Order: sequence, then structure tokens, then C-alpha cells
Amino acid sequence: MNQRIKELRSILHQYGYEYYVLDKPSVSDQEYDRLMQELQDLEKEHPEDYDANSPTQRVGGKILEGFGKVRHIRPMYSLGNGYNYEDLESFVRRVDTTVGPSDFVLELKIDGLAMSLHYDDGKFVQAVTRGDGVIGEDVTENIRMIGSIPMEIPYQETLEIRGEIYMPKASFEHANAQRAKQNEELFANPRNAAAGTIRQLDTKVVYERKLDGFWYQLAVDVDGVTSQSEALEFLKSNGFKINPEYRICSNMDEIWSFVETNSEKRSSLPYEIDGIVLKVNALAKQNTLGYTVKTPKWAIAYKFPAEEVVTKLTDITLTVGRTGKVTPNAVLEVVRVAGTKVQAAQLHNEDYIAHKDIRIGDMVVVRKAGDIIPEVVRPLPERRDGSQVPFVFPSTCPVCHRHLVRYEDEAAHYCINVDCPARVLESMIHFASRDAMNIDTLGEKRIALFHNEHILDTIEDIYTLHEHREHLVQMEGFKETSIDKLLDAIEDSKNKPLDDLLYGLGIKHIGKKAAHVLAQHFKDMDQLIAASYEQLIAVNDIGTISAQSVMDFFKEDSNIALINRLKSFGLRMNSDTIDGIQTNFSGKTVVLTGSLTGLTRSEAKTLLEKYGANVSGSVSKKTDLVIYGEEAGSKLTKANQLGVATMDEATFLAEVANYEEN
Ligand code: 3B8
Repeated sequence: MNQRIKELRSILHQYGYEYYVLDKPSVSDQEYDRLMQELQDLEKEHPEDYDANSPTQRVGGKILEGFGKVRHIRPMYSLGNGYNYEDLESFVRRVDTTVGPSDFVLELKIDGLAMSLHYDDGKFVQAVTRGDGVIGEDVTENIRMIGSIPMEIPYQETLEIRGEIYMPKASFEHANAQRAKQNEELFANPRNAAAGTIRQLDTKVVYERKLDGFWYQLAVDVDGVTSQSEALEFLKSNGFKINPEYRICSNMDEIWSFVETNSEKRSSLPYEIDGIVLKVNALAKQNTLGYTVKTPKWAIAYKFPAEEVVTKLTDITLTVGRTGKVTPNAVLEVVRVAGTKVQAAQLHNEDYIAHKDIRIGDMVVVRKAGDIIPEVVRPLPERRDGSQVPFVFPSTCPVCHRHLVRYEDEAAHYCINVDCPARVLESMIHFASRDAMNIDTLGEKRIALFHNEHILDTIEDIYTLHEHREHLVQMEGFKETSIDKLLDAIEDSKNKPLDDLLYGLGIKHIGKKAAHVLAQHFKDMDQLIAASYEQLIAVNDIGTISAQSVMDFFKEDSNIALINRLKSFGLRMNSDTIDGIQTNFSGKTVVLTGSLTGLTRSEAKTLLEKYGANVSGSVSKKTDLVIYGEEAGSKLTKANQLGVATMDEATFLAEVANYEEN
């Protein structure tokens, strides 16, 4: 390795650290640019010294093909919420009763995107979004564009850390000013801007947007780190940017005073925060407290009160969901709240409207907290002028006009016509949605459009859509390539495991978790259909209500007919993971590249995951294996440069065929 290259990289890493992390540059911009230029020139002369982590690689220029999915080694939980003094007090009390009186670390809650960073041998190798907590997206190349994130750290063991990527207020203003000039739609708030930026395929854009990050968590055990405050100091000493505002508190008085001080400081900070995070300091105590399904029991997020605004409620409309539930929505005069434009809000049900005496034409208080759908908090009766009219819940469905039913013990009205076009439409939208069959090119708008054209009347029609290709390409606004992409995505979805299919069918009370549990337990659709009520409730996490709902669903002939049709279209009807089998792919991080001929990318990915691999989108030192098809390009080259093992498609297929037989 060229010594000057090595030296320049190390100098430039140091200068970058001083500039981005410490905010104390020790050299002028000109000097920095001069050294960078020298390094760029030398790297051009010495391509054999290529390093993805070189300072020259951090200014963008790469165009990405997409983002691979990565399974987190430890799930990435999100925090439970508290909204007031009492919520925090009961959290503290619960901790005290379980593990005794404790110290807490309080941190600002950065309003950004949770992110996980991986380092091996002191080098940055991968960045993954939270995703659904189990599987996230590989956004390594984009994260490299963030100047404050170290590419090299002193700590040499495998390290995974977590933190928050955010867009500083100044970068946000700058980005929006830029967009206004170009007549582009403005970002609603810094958080959305950061989220949009992280999913950019053009790394140059990411570089220019000037994101930043704060790091607050270790996802691996580190010798000598026994508390959250030590974890923060460990991160700091390894060159990571930590939020300096944290504090250790040992009682409610200290905790609440920190909350109050920082609520006031909020508007003067250069980045957005939406609350305060409380964490039990001692890691041993954190371990004892453990986790619920979704959240750690050793931490809680205090959320600042949601912003409230006043606007006029001009009308109340009804929507019919896929279960037939009819919900009233407020139509509002457009108003800005919590950074976004709001023109509709939830009204929940008939009783909610009646109890609050919300009338059409009222001035109302509207609230929006973070990503939550806005809601009408209360009317302002003192601002009535006599023109307001009370709302009478209609007796018929706004879509199919059949009579609505309100069951005795429920607040909701239902359209009980299973053929109601609104219900059918919503079922299709649910079926294709991200958490179900994930046909991402078949969204709400297209489904509605195809539905109007009578080429999509029920779920099973999704799989005969290809027969209407001629019709589709003639429709306005559709290019041939986008139709083919859609048809490919539909074809790929046939391979989705039983979990996703079950969830997609929209069985009442069967959410993602229950669908997963059922799929894991029964393994294939026929076994599940054949299951008795007793067998269903015997499954962990399946209660009487879910069990009955599954029984009811399969009792319907039309549902069985739908499943049989889907089966005849070739949909996979079983669950995918094969427990306990050791294969050549178990635990390996695999990257697919080039065009595969024997199977689709998605099929290959499903197979790899089935045999225990993590499929990632980009090649790094952490990659264990690159499987390549025809015309493989830069990823294969990079694998060879890094000395990562490679395998051609034919060998891969032979290996898999071997496992499939057993
Ligand atoms: C555990 C600890 C989630 C979080 C966490 O500034 C966990 O700590 C988490 F499961 O989401 N937005 C923070 C922030 C977020 C989290 C956290 N600490 N400071 C934040």
C-alpha cells in the first residue's frame, strides 16, 4: 500500500472528525481541499489501494440500484411512550420494584430515523435502518456520506451500535429553499426530509443534504462497559458523535426538572427533538428488566405534548374498511400542524362525535402527534353562529347503500355486505400492502384504477392481471416497462411465505404476529385449515377470539374457494424457515448480483433466507458470499478485490437442489 495514501487518509479522517464531530476544525478549508485533491490523484494512480472507507469515497457519485434487506442480529426495538409526570413516575416505580432503587440516564429524544452501524476490525462495514425491527434496509453507501460518522475507529472487535440519523434544522431550511427554487414539493419536516434522503439512490444528493447522527446504544457487549453512561463515553472516545445534553438522575424531582428544562430549550436547539428518553443506567439491571414484544422494559420515551391548532370542520364523511367497519372522518379547512398540512382527521365513531358534541361547521381543536393520524380534540362551542348542524349517523352504507349494523357491545357501525365494493377494494389494498404480500408497485391508486376498469374485482384477479396486459399498456399514464415491472412483482409475490399470505387474507383479529405464529406452528395452509378450535388455542399466543375467528374464516366456502384459486395460480402455501438445519448458507451474509437465469432475484432471496442466509444489497468486507449471474458488474469486481468468496448461479442452484431434496 502506498504510504502517502495511507498517511493522507489518516490525516483527512482526523480533520473530518475535528470538523464534523468536534465542530473545531484545525485547518482551513483550502488546506483540507488541497490534501483531498492529492489523495484523489494518488488513488487514481494506485487503483489497487481502493478502499470504500477512504475520505475520497465520502462525497457521493455512486448511483445505487436499491437497498438490500438485512436481518438484525438482535431485534431493533422501539421505545414505549409516556406523556406526563405520572407515566414517568409509574415507570420509575416499576423499575424500583423489580431491580431496586436505580439511577437513570436521561437523553434528548432526537426526532430522526433509528439506524444501526456495524464495524469490523475498526472499520465501518454496514449501516441498516430499523425497518420493522427484525429486518431493515442496507443503506451503507448513503450513510458513508455523513461526515460525522467515523469510517475507522480505535476499537478493533466486532461492534454494532445504534443511534439516530437526523437532518439539522439548518440543512432542512437549505434543502427546502433549494426545492422551492426548483418548484419541487417541500419536505414537511426535518424527519421526513431525513427519511427521504436516506432512501435516495444518488449518493451525491445524500452528500449535499448534510445529514448528521447521534449515537446512543451498544448492540454488543463491550468489555468494561457496565452502564449506559459508560456506553456513551465509550462511543465518544471512539470518535462517535453523542448528544452532550445527557444527564444521570436518581429521583423523580431530578427527572422532571430535566424534562422541564429541555422542553424550554427545545426551540433553540439546532436539531429537532420530540421528547426525553429515560434509561436505567446499569446494564445488568437492563438485562434483568428485559423486553416486552415491542419495547424494552428498562427505558421509556417521554413525548412532548402534541401541537394543537384550531380550524373549521366543514363536513363529516364516512369510509368503509375491509372488515366493513364504517368510520367517520372530519373534513377540515387546510391547516398546518406539527410541520404537515392537515385536511382530514379521525372522529372514531358515532359516540365520540355525540359525547364531544362535534357539529358540522364547528371551529375545532385538532391535534397531531408525530406520525399519528390527526384527531379532532374538541369543538369550540363559543364560536358557533347558529349555522352549525349536529351530525346524524347515516343508516345506510355510503358505498353499497345497504343498511348499516351497530352491534350492542360495539361503538362502530358495520356494512355487513361482504360484496360491498368498498370492502372488496380495501381487502385488495391490504392484500398487496407492504406487510402482507408486498406488491409495492400495486398501491392504492392503481388498485382503485384497475377496479374501475373491471380488471380487478377480487383478490384472485391480481393473479390474472397479466392476461390483461394489452388493456393495461393502453391505459393512460402507463408505460410498458412499468406494467411489466408490476406483473413481475405480482409473479414474485407468489413466493411469499404463509405468514404474509395469512396476514394478507385479512382474517379478523389475525395481525402480523398471530399470522406468523400460526404459520410457524402449522407450516402449511392445509394443516391450518384442518386445525380444530382446540388445536388452535393450544398454540402459544393464540387466544379464544383469534381461534374462533380463524374457524369462522375457513367455514366460509367462498374463502376456501379463494384459497384454492390462489393455490392453482402457484402461490406458495407454506412457511419458510427451516429450523435447525445447517447449510452452506447458514448465518452467512450473501449478496446477489448480475442477472439470474434459472430463477428470479426474489426467488433466490427467498431460498437463501430459507437456508439461513442474510441477503444484503451491497458488498463489503462483511459479505461472506457473492452469488453472481450473467453480466455481473461492479459488485463482483469488488468482491474479488476484497477477497470475498463467490459462487456462480449454476453452483448455487445445484447446492439448493441438494437441500430441497432432503
Ligand atoms: C432501546 C433504547 C430503543 C431506543 C433506545 O434520541 C430501544 O434508546 C431508541 F429499544 O429508539 N430518538 C435515544 C433515542 C431513541 C432510542 C434510544 N435513545 N436517545 C432518540
